[in-house]
Amino acid sequence: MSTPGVAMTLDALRDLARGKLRAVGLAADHADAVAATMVAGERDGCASHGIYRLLVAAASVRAGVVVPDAVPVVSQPGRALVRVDGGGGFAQLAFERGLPVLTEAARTHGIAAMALNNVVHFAALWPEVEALAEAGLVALAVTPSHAWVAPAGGTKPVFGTNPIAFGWPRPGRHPFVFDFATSAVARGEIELHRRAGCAVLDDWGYDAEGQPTTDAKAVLDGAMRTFGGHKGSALAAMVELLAGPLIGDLTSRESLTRDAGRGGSPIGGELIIAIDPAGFLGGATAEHLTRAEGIFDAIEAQGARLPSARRYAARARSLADGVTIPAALHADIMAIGVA
Ligand code: NDP
Ligand code: PYC
Repeated sequence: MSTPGVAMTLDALRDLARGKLRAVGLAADHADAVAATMVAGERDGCASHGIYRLLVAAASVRAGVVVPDAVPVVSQPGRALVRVDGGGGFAQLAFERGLPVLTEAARTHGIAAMALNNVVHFAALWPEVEALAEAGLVALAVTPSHAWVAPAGGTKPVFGTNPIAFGWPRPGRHPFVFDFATSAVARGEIELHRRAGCAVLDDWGYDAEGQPTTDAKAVLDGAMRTFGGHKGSALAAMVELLAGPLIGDLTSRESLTRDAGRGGSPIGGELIIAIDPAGFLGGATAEHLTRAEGIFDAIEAQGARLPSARRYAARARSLADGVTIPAALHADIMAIGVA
């Protein structure tokens, strides 16, 4: 017999998330920013980066991996460059503080980049590129994680799960957004399979001996695989370089070393590039954004779906009906901060 879930409004879920984050010691401004991204994930049907992340974030705070009251410091090392030193805190507040400066710089110069440094990252990237695309900008965001993923042709971890997210503004519509790990799936997805006692696909990873396996825990203890073989492997390397050495921050291997067995979320940096279409196009911006719609029409006309279409549909349902949290997850969340 399946256990019923716990139905909640989004407001109640946000209050619960904030309360639990405060209970483990997170400062109020961080708790608000972190709760917002988790509730957005749950609202949009992104289970691996939704409210499940409360367990992950609380574990990072308890393990001392994250600075719970870090104060992000925003600077501009160049006219079109923004840097936010997150002070060892979660990335969400650092992003929130840098967002208006990045947006302004992109509008002024046509293109701008923001480095988040010294942050802890447990989240999806789509809320960030979506926020920029909602402001009319084209956005690209990347971040390394922990070295869990083997390069194509090898079986030992070098890369993180290294997501790439892209946002494109659509006049009068939700932005076009995609956001995916460069591993076959996000590690969070494998963690959810382990929690549910389910097998994973045999091309998601290797066990510690380098053999393909369908055992979720064996993959978590062994090595994950890149998506698309050598192509995902090259993209994962690109993410390491762009959001590691290029911005003076950690690679996924260095992040795992810094974690020192504490089991926290990845530590390091993120690179976000924002482009104002008007920079190249000036008065012709509207005309060319309309031409871009032809690409989306051609995809949907043949029955294929756009990335983000599933999320926006889930969002509409959640805004109307709230969400249902799996009972076991809800119980684990309720235990957070209880002595
Ligand atoms: P998925 O493979 O589930 O989905 C990735 C993207 O592909 C989404 O934009 C999704 O759109 C789209 N998509 C999925 N199926 C289709 C389809 N049939 N047609 C068109 N588009 C489709 O994601 P991953 O498991 O790779 O990653 C999940 C999340 O994990 C990401 O949000 C990522 O940021 C996060 N993550 C974060 C890390 C970090 O270090 N912070 C590390 C790794 C992952 P839709 O959402 O609408 O389904
Ligand atoms: O699911 O791979 C993942 C992940 C890493 C950091 C945040 N999510």
